[in-house]
Amino acid sequence: MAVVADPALLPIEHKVEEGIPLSIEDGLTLFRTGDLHTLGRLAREAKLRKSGRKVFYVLNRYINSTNVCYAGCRFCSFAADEFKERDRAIRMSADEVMAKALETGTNFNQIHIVGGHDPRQLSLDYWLPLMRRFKERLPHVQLSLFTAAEIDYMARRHRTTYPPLLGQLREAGLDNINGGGAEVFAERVRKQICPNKVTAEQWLEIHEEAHRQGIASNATLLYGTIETLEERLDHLVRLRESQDRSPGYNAFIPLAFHPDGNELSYCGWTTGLDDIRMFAVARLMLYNFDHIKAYWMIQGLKVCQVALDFGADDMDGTHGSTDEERIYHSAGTHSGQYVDDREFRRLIEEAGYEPVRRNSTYDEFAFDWKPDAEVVLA
Ligand code: V47
Repeated sequence: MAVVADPALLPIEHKVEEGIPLSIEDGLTLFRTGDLHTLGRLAREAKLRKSGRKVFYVLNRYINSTNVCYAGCRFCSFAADEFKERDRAIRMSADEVMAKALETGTNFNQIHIVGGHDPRQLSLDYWLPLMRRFKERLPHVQLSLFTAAEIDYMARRHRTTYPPLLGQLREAGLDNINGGGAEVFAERVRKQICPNKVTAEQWLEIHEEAHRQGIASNATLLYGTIETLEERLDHLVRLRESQDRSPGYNAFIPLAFHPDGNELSYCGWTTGLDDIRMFAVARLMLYNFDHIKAYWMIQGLKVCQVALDFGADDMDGTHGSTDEERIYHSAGTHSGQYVDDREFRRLIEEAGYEPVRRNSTYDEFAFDWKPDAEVVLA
């Protein structure tokens, strides 16, 4: 029988085994326990029930197509004012984005694009034809585009509502909405760190409507700024309720705050222990999410490998370029830009798990899968 050093974890273990949703109180006990080993075991057992020994990765291409943004989020080091920061502002033409996707070759399964609230680029005239071009040239590659914040911005720009906008994006090939823009749902925090963008209610509405239309999505939490543990847990409970109302979230990704070059620098870096606890608590609170992603770009490969024993079952993607990711690189990440899929398999196998190649919606592929010859010749 497993040793449980903290008796407060026993009733929580019982609830987890019975499939009873954990409360915010339970979450606080988990965050505060000194018994890290039991916390890890509970999260690992929950992960094994969800995905067995599988740990996922994706061969993908990551692009930040624009960093022009006027939302003014205080945690952000990525956004640029196109007039005041001409040397930092990046706005790729549709041809440039297409060329970047094509230079990846054909043997990949996802294009992941996030940008800013760019009044020129964030329009249907730009995106619908580009998405159709992606699908024509690379039909096997899933499109994981935008965050709900960008979709809300686009809806306001086009003076439309979410359902018809999402319908147009789905028809043009949108497979998955990225999990960003959620930040922390608590009003107190939003008002202070991101007062000018999508509200918590709108974020949830966009994801729930997307799910109803057959578009999958991810969810995130930005942790390590001014939020309390209760506010982190309130966020997780709201996501859990949203998944019950309108299922379609695949992965939850905890986003550790990066402090370089932004207004919240005084909050500092998260610690390894906080990161590990965050993965485990998320796995245990979000009983109705299939996947918890330890994204190497964010917590770093080493912490992410350890997170596999604390409930995480996904390491995200290869990224496939030398200079593409800018959100975390402008905020001080120590991670590089590219991880070879052999490295994912080595790290996952060393941790005692089975590496599985996936796409955005978690269809599984052999590690040496290749697209049909016609695609290669197209
Ligand atoms: O919403 C910005 C975050 C998000 C910082 O779906 C920061 O698989 C930490 O959408 N420190 C956008 N975080 C990124 C995003 C994403 C990321 C990873 C995986 C997925 C997915 C989607 O980046 C923003 C914000 O929460 N962010 N600046 C910062 N300084």
